[in-house]
Amino acid sequence: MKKLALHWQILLGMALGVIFALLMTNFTWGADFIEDWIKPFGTIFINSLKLIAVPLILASLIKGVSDLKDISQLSKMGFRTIGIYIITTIIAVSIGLLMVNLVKPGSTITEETRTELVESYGGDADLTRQNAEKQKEAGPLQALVDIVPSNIVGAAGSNANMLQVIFFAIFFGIGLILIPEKQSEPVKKFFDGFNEVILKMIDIIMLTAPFGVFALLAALVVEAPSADLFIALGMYALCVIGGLLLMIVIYTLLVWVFTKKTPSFFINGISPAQLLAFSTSSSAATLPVTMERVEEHLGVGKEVSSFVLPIGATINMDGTSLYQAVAAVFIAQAFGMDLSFSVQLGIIATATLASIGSAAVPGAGMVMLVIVLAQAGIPEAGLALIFAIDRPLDMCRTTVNVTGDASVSMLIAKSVGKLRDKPLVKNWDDNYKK
Ligand code: DAS
Repeated sequence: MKKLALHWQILLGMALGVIFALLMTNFTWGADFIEDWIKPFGTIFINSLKLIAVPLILASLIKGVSDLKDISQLSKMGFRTIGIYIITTIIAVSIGLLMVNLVKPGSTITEETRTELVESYGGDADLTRQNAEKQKEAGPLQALVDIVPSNIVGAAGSNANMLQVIFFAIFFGIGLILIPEKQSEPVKKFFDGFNEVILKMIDIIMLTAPFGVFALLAALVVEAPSADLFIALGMYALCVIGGLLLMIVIYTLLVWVFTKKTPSFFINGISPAQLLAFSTSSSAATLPVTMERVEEHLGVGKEVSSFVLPIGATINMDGTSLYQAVAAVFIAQAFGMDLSFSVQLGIIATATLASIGSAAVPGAGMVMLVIVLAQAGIPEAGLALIFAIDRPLDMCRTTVNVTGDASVSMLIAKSVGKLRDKPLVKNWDDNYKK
């Protein structure tokens, strides 16, 4: 049988996980069997994603920064591109925080389900609350102080200081740009290779995803039969998707206002790339189609698209950062933590930085979520809670990531006078030609 595309494999894994668990609950020993013999594979899958977080950040960020050739290349287009990318990401994270604080999807979980969740994932409910109290006592600039590591090995070792790894990676990349080309060449080559290896490791981890999801979903169904959890997960998913749809509207309006291209022109021009992003859950895999659509159907000059889109696929993941903000606060709510304003500000910084460092491959958003949770003192055990429905959300957020890159490339092209009035290829929308 033709190999099923990865996301269909995962959706199948999810469905089989639920069916298997529901069947097993008919036997008295069913729940214990899943607990002892199935759930560990879900934990292994989540741990393998957490394992890859630090090397992934080091590899993709050092490569991304050092690819900028030299500091002067951060030219008008470069600063403008990165500047707009960061602004749209901050807007996305803020929308995510707004939605999750208004809807409060995690608060519908009852106290006993909460305690059960923490204990069943090996967490300690009281410790989680103490952790949250500690966060509250910290000073206003603690989040900033925590970014600079006192030693990189310790920071890299513990998930708790991921921002320090990101700080080190960007710092290292800048150092790499500043040394003479002759000396930096071999180092850049090493990190290019290192980056490829890490991406291959993610591919391998994602091959086990259907089994990991099967185990996680089976465990989820058996461990938390409470309806309140499923309602909470449903509201969480609606929060994410609502925020993502709002981002699509914002991009379309930005293009309309600043480039005078109509929403129907923009959406029809970019929709094939959006569909590919939805089905592959990978911005990197979609990049060639995004470039073709932006150049030939949306009128962006090649000198702009070939610079703005590859950078966008690497560092601009607005959908991912919105999802991370919602997921982090949802998990905190599910574990009974109410995050202080300064911790939520920290989430804006972490999710923005983390989405810059995440690779454009399926599941990268989940890997980066570890950073956001660790930095905000939110129990990572919550990952297993939301991973089961992560795949459909990954498809949606990748679609937004690609749409964001395309819209920014049109804004940049317009600002440097490289946006054609007529697309190269006859657009399907005949009225446009008039
Ligand atoms: N799938 C990632 C991408 O390719 C996004 C994510 O995992 O959040 O953009």
